[in-house]
Amino acid sequence: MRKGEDRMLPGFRYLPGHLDSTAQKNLTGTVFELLEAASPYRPTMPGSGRPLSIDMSNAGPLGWLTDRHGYRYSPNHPETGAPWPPIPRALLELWDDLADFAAPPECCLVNLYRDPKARLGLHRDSDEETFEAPVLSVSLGDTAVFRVGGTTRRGSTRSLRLASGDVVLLGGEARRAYHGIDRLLWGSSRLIPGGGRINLTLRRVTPVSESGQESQH
Ligand code: MD3
Ligand code: FE
Repeated sequence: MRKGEDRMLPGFRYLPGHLDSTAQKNLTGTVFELLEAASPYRPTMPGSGRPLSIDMSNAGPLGWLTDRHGYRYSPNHPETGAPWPPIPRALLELWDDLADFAAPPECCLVNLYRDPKARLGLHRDSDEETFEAPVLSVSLGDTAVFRVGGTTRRGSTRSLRLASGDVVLLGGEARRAYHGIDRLLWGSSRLIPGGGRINLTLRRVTPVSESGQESQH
């Protein structure tokens, strides 16, 4: 078992340094191109309307949004109304290599940590209509202190550092685990102009209709 994988929920796969520095640079360039087509915006919490401390954008047929009205997936940018740009090829290839799932991801959420104090509270990813596919996460730029627990809010959590080039796969039970970003190690990487961190998550949102991975009953 790799370091960091022991005591994790089944389905948690941590692949430290999966992307080498060339792949990280290329992917960062691709993400900045994507952000030209779908400008990052500052989402707000449902109810309170309080802004998060990270900016977001998306690629793919469906993008994840949060605003005063709640959390949801939408095919369009919340400010411009434009459809999200396609998921970059390099990320689709990564999914093909690692996800062990027959259908492509429908959402690539782009989280931008551009503030030294940016964080993401403990939460579960539960707005999808299906949990059969894993979530695939790629970290770029500054290292983040990531916290992951079990499938209930109570109970123990553990902390893991996600560095640039690290990939995490959350399948099986781990797909429903509580997780969050406690803080950044600001200035730990020089990858991103202006500093900070980018996290990309690839997800399925809808069940696969015809054959594929879906059970047939
Ligand atoms: C564990 N993003 O976008 S990535 C998110 O670094 C999110 O921006 C964090 O949590 C970030 O929802 C963490 C690692 C991750 C992503 C999805 C998960 C861990 C997960 C889903 C289930 C369990
Ligand atoms: Fe999450």
